[in-house]
Amino acid sequence: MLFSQKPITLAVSLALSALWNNAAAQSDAATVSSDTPLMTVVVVGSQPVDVEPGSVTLDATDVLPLRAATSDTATLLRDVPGISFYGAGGVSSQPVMHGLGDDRLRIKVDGMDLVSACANHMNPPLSYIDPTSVAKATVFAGLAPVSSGGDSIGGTIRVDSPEPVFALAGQGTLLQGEAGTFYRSNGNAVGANLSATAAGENLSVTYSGSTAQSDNYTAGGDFKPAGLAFIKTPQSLYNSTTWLDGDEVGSTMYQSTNQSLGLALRHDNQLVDLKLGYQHIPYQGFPNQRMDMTDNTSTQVNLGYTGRYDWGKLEARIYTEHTEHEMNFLEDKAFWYTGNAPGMPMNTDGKNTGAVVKGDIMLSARDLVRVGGEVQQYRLDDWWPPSGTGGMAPNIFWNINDGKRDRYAAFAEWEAQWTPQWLSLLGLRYETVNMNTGAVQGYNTNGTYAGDAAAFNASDRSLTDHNWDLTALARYTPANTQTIEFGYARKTRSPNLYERYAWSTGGMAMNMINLAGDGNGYVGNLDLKPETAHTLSATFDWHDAAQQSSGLKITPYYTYVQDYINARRCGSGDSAVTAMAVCTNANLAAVDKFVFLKYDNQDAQLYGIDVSGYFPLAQNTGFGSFTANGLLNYVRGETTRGTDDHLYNLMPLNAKLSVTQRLGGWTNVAEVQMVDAKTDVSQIRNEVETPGYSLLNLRSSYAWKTVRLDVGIENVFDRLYFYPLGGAYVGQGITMPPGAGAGRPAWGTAVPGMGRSIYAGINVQF
Ligand SMILES: [Cu+2]
Repeated sequence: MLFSQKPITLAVSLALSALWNNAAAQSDAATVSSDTPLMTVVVVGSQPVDVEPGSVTLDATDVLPLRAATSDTATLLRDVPGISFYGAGGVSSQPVMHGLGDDRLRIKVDGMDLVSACANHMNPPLSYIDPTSVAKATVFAGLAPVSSGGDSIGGTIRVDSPEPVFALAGQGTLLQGEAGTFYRSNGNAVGANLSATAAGENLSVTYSGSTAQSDNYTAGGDFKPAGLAFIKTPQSLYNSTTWLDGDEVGSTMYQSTNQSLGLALRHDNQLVDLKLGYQHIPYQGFPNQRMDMTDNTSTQVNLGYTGRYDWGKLEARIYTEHTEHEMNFLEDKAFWYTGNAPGMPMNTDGKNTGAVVKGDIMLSARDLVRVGGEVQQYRLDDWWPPSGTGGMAPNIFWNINDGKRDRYAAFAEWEAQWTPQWLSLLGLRYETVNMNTGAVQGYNTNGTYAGDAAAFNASDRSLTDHNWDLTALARYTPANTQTIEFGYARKTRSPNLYERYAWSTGGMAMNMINLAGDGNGYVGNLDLKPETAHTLSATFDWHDAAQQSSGLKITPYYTYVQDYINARRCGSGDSAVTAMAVCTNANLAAVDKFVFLKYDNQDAQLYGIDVSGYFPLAQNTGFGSFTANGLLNYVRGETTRGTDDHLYNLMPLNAKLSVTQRLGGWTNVAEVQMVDAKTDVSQIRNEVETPGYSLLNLRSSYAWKTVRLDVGIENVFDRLYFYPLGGAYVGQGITMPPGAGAGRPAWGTAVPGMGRSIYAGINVQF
């Protein structure tokens, strides 16, 4: 059977995850001996085609080799076709799928719909889980089934930590764990992780902890003059004391700690799991934001239930997450401002509580129905305490006061295996989004603050959206060497709290609202409508019958987005007063400058193609087996109906070619990454172009029975290049506007990529 009617099982499992799962009756996996050496790929259950429609799954095999190479969880998805990344802090980059990223993707971490609680989206969902805790990632591109999540238009990414393990009958208490550490030369990054499990047949307790830290990284060459991070004139007293070399990328340091305690209880076919999580990021620099993260604390309580019945499977989850986030300036950015204002504290408090119930009902051998509901209540306060005695005093600036964004959703989905060749999936989802926010105020009543606040406070801010999603797809398998999956999806996303409710047209306040990393300033728009995407996509997949040695996959796609939430320049009509306003005619016309924008609905279209493949070059030679891998991504996007601009942050044409050698316990990879110049840029945002580049990366791993070693060199030739989606470099200097001149970041520099980095990591199981 080409698609199992059984609830989802892991199709391919590394021995490590087999260890985690070895006694888990929750999995339909065949029992795998716990002394299977690391790196052995064990195929269990059905064929590898037994994956959820429209999805790509990464398991421990894919993720383990990257643990030593990155502390940035999103980048674990680097080899998934169609994915690229928005650059941000060292542990906070964001995946983009087919040109749609950030809140346009539904990202579930251990089943929780996490929300970035920050006006710069410094804490996006995947920053809440460390790469060493990731056991599995499932990526649904544009044709995501409605059961995979709502309030998103670009697809769904599910990232999960290991499933609980239990002792086998008669085995007594199971004690196991793993520990690892890594070092990366560029930035002197170090980290460690530890996890330990004690389990009986019905009760399992797991602790995991990890930590990672890094100094600023260096680029492959000078991209600015060496010198003090900034010089303040005339207040030379407040000059920087930090020296940055010409190749040092300011504000890229970070430190992060994640801990969790998991408890799981099982009885027959019922499983209850409780996870308590705690994350602390004491500092994380942002080279493409005017602020840095100076503290981020997250606490999570996540309680889940899975029950298997004769009729199918019932899953339920309730979670609550609390983020306390603080921004200010780290040492590469000026701290003291006019009036001796000591920095600019900005605080955010986000409370996110959700519940999900989902039933997979097997109506017949042919028909599987998934029905469910989701509730999410999100509360956000975003306030900026006064600083000094000048423009940032004497009151608290309330950016979002008692913001509320609640979602209520219900869905039904029908999956049918008509014949061994034909599978269909049809789903409908309805979602209500209720948003509101309280009254606001500026630091004082100067400039635009009083007028903007009064207008905002007098407005009707209680907004309700009724969103309908639909996914219809079919999978045709004419032979065991070919699959074609195609379909249509309609997906809707409501604006986030910042897009609707950021209210101040003051230049400094606007520059603090930036979800894009482009150095510009933004103001919200109470008239924003939800954006609705219509996607047509097909995936053609050719492979050998066992899906082991060779395959080629091609995915063309087209998306039309009605009311795409974009931005337009703000002009004099957008500000309550004109004195000191930055929304001016000059702003409307500005080129080669940072500008001020207002969120706005426009229609847009995106289209492109992903190509990926692998084939054997040589098998079982004296030097082992050699496999070639290739990946090519192409995406274009523009606004339509008269605005005619390129969409912001679209990855230029890019490809990756690699050769993998396997010999005994060794796996060696040589990879060339090629990226075209980014010249199709968003004019409305004065997006900075980036040149094309190619990089060579080398990776090796050796696996013993319980020990695994990873070493590698990234950017072997130490090339200087710029991240096409890394945004504008504002990583040093007097980053808080207004004004231009000495010490302030100049428009026109993109954030450079990392120069050569040599890394090594070791992981031990016990
Ligand atoms: Cu922030």
